[in-house]
Amino acid sequence: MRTQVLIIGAGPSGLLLGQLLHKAGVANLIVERQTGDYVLGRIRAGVLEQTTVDLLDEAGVGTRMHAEGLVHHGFELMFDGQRHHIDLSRLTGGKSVMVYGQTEVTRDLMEARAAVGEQTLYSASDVELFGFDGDQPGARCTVDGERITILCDYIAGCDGYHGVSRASVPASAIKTHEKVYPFGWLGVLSDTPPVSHELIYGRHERGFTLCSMRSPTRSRYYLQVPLSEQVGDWSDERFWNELRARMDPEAAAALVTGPSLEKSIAPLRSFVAEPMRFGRLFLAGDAAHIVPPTGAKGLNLAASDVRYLSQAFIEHYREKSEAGIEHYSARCLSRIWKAERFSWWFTSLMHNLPNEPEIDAKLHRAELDYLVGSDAAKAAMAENYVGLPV
Ligand code: RFL
Ligand code: PHB
Repeated sequence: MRTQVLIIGAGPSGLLLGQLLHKAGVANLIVERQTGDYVLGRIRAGVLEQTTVDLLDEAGVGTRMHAEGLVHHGFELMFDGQRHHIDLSRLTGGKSVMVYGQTEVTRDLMEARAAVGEQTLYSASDVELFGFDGDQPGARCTVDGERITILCDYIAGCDGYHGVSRASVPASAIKTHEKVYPFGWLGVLSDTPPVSHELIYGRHERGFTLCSMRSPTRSRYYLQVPLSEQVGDWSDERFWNELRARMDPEAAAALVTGPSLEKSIAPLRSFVAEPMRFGRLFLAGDAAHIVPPTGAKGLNLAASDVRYLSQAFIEHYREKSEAGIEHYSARCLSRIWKAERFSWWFTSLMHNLPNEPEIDAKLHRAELDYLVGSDAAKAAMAENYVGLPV
């Protein structure tokens, strides 16, 4: 088999890249380790920046998002039993974010890909990349028991944190930076109305809380838990009681509970791999970087990588220009490090560390107080939350 751009991974990065390349007439093939249903079963991101919304529109997959997504003009910070409104639109000159689940983005992209007849090889095992340091890159993989070879011009490694692409790069050619946080997020999805019409990020002596949503009838809640916790030890009742205990009295009284549809624990990490290009192999999305989810930046960073990468390939094929390819890594990393900084800052501000010295807790408390009392501080937070320019 032969294609122009071989994409490894059918998560949001790979599917969005495939759709943008298809629109520009660049041939592409996606190879995915899992089945399509498995990919759609992962409950992940919920908040899209305006530039991500714009890119999904450009890819021609925005119709359902605009019909069903919820435009949010602000969110709330909850601490010391009180909630404080962060008016994103007022603080950023009219910007907003879109609450629309990653599962739905992925479904829209999969359906669009099927509709235009572009090929995705699902359940592809033992993917092995070769030749990206020379002129004839490609991959071998096993599909339906048969070992196949795919030749291409370029490989886009969109295969997430645990993928094969980054792992295929010689250790001497890549530098990684990592911080693992000593806590995780226990998430619950439930068919219950959200406790508030806006997202609530809460700091509490029992731990961080996030009240999010997928629709007016479907909620997504998260609790900070120690890394040693097991999902099996969290009955729905225990989850709801703990959530209520971390809320302000008004929210606690308004909380509607119900059976969980999904419950899982995610670890939190900050991670960056540099550079993001190795000859004819390009990393994009979680394959190259991870942010802790507190700022809702992961999927949005994946989308901005894909914006730059699709532009680079399109310039190469249409205009015979290598400029986008040459600058891909530096362009991405400049935006990535700023989002890493914001996500680390917001995570540190809102979570309790085990055995945190009292002075640190007091300093965080003072920072929150300063933040909600200062328009300048709130504007800096809002500017990052809605997304820095691409
Ligand atoms: P993905 O989604 O991990 O997709 C990678 C795909 O590659 C496949 N794969 C392989 N395929 C072939 N061969 C191999 N050897 C392969 N190895 C892996 C995988 O099966 C998979 O299908 O990466 P991608 O596309 O870069 O997308 C990144 C996003 O998924 C991620 O950044 C976000 O989910 C992060 N995130 C959030 N981001 C936001 O922007 N806003 C949020 O509100 C937000 N909330 C979250 C989040 C992530 C979370 N978790 C669980 C990590 C909340 C949570 C709880
Ligand atoms: C989510 O709805 O899953 C979500 C929302 C905001 C975040 C992280 C996750 O910061």
